[in-house]
Amino acid sequence: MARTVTLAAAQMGPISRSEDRASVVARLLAMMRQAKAMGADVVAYPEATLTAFFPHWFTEDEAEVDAWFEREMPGPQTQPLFDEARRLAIGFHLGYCELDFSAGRKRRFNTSILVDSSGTIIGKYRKIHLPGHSDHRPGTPFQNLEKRYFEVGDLGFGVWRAYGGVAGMIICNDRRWPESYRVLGLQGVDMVFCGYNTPVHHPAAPDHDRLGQFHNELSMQSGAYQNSCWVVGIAKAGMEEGVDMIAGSCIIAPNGEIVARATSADDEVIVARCDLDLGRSYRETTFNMAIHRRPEHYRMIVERTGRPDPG
Ligand code: ING
Repeated sequence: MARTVTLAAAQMGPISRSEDRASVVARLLAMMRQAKAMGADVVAYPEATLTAFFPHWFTEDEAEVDAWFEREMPGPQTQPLFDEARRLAIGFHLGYCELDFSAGRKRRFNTSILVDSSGTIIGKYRKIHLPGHSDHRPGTPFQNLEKRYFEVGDLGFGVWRAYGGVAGMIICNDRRWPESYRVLGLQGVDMVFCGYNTPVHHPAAPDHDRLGQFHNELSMQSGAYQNSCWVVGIAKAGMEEGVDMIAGSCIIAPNGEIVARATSADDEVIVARCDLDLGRSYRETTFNMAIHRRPEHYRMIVERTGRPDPG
């Protein structure tokens, strides 16, 4: 019996600093209903999808920073998403900024969750690769202060039985690092959800700008192919508070092919019917890790690589 699931990526256009959560949730609900109408079993939203991407600007005001975070999930303003998911019997992925007090102190994470079709949270991930810097750099057109506003995720890269297969999550900058997918691939992941907020312009390396969309797709296509899994990339796109962000939300098959791609830089739902067994022929041949990827080989490589130049 083929394992198929219809996945949707709900790309978000810009969210202004002044747009309140009720307005954003209304946009998310409209796309959830559209995804359902398009036959989706799961709808995936971007990274930090409830607010403007505030790491692009500096503030020392603790209350202002905390206002960008969710103290509970679901909370009163996000509960409608869970209720509608249950009513429509559709699962969803949501990226948001998490305020956590479970360790006896306030901690801030860039977080994503998987929710099943009954509206129950089944998995959580906290972003590990935090790009940018923690110090204020006023001389640039915008900043990336994720290292200032978030702690490094403490949950690792996990997988969960969900949506008829095995699902995992990474967030934005994670997609540029092969380890993110490989740790999930070693756990037999079938589908990886990855939301992102990616500026067109990279202040530290402007010569990279022209390749921004290429690097976006290259990173996720490589991750999909090299780990025989589906990858769903979901953008927060467009000109948001003076920062132009790439769009290009896409759904990528385990053979590395992009099977659906957004054509706008605004709210847009794309959908693909995904055969979760498409990766099997790759896992059993080219990427049969059990016979082609031996841990002892890595120990030897690391030992040799670690040695000084033999000269
Ligand atoms: N944003 C960007 C990303 O990794 C970035 C930061 C852009 C890093 C371009 C390197 C090059 O897509 C987030 N939020 O991680």
